[in-house]
Amino acid sequence: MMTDNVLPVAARFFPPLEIAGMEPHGTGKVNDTFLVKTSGAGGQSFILQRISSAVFAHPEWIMENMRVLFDHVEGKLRQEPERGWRLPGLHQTLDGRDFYRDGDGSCWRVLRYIAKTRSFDTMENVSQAREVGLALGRFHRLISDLDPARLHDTLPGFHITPRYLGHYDRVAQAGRHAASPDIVFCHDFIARRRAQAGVLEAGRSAGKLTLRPIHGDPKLSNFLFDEESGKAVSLIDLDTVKPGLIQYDVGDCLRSCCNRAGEESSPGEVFFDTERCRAILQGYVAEAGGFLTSHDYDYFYDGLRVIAFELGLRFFTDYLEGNIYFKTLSAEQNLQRALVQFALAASIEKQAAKIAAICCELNPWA
Ligand code: GN1
Ligand code: MG
Repeated sequence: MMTDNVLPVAARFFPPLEIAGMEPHGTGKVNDTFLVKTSGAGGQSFILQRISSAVFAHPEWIMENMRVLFDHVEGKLRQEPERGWRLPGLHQTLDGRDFYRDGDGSCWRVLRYIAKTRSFDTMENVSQAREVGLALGRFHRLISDLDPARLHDTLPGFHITPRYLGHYDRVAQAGRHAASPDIVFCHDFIARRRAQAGVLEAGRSAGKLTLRPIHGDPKLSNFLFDEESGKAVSLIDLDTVKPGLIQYDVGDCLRSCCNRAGEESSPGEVFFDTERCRAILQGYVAEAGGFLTSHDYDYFYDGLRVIAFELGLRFFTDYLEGNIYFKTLSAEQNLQRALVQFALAASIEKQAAKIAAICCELNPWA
């Protein structure tokens, strides 16, 4: 999307003369994101986003959840100033609303840019891994006493792996694609693992895992690191904060951070790094250990295995459906992304014993 078309939208949030510049921002695969530089009050920068209406049926629910979340953690953060932890606050429209709906019905919002921080698409070292673990643990701790019933389900079915499988089955039956070797490989990979896809949901039905508020998308690029200290000081992208299982979050964070090659690589380069996995889990438990149960630890490995498989399944299904969900730069990109996640799932499975041993080491009840 051209920034020229976005200027009238930005003018709903800032006096037009104060808008000093605007450019596309980040590598998100769902929303459209822009960095807006202003000349007012100290020349602050802001993040302007159009929430994808193809993905989120009720963007206003996202905004209501953000209010509930901010109200819940604000007081707590004031009591922990030494940690320097921040959340991206909302900046309202000139007429005092949390979001603006344009003539097409698209929902736009503005968040405060967290200055002097940076994010990464691939991890640089193991100390960043510990920082990420601490940050996710801190986020979960801050919201662990927030009643999940107060949050809307902004994306029904999100991270319920068996539901993605059901959708895949319907799309695969339509069979629009000729069977290339990569496509055959993906169908086969899914067929061999489908029986294990419901492991977390089964844990929930058995009363071992509890619904809690989760982040929903704690991938590496959503953690902000302080430019000077290198500490992780924020977790952004709060659209999918909703009731869920923390194992999906922990799994998603591990699958994203421990894949040295990153999400946009090739399957041959992919390897799941267990040293980083240990550092992330150590950091996570240091912050979140107070509310974790023994079952929670037992399911960390399954959460990781399932989420890499789930994301591969989502990319592959989107490819088969004609790339309608994730943004792509080429027709084959979602197939390539699926192959990368499946290679990662295979690397995780190969190292199952090692990863399970790390989870066990950390579990005080084991
Ligand atoms: C999507 O839009 P973005 O890049 O923040 C997706 C996540 C995936 C991620 C993979 C709402 O997040 O679930 O893990 O891509 N978000 C949604 O990069 O589907
Ligand atoms: Mg996201």
